[in-house]
Amino acid sequence: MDRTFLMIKPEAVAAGHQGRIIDMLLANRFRIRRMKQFRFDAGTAGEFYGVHRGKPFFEALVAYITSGEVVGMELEKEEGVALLRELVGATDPASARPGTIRYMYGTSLQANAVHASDSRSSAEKELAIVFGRE
Ligand code: FUP
Repeated sequence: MDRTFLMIKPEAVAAGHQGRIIDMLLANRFRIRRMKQFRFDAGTAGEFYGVHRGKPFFEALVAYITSGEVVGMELEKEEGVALLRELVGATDPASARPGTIRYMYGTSLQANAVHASDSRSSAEKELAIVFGRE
């Protein structure tokens, strides 16, 4: 059974898309184990996006993700890491397939509505950053 992490990003929270995104997760039989709304500070955001440190878009990404509240959740499902990435869609909403969360609610490469962990190990790392090491 996979544990994974999904985060609704600031522009999608500000636009009020949380309920529709959560409904898609539940309709696709992801179980929500933990959920919280919070705002990143710059240090924690830099840690969260640590793999992108040094890339040209890193500073803008940290500025964006700290610009408003996000909703983070721990999800559970058999093969959940891969299935969640499919449901989320391509990084750039312009390339995402119809029916995916990013196609429906993303507005740009940066403001692409949600983050989903890309592996079981990054899910564990991201869950620990957001929910604490329990
Ligand atoms: P993903 O795993 O699909 O979230 O995509 P990446 O890990 O490649 O990128 C992380 C985030 O950085 C994306 F959600 C959007 C942002 N990004 C940019 O803003 N510009 C880029 O050129 C690439 C990614």
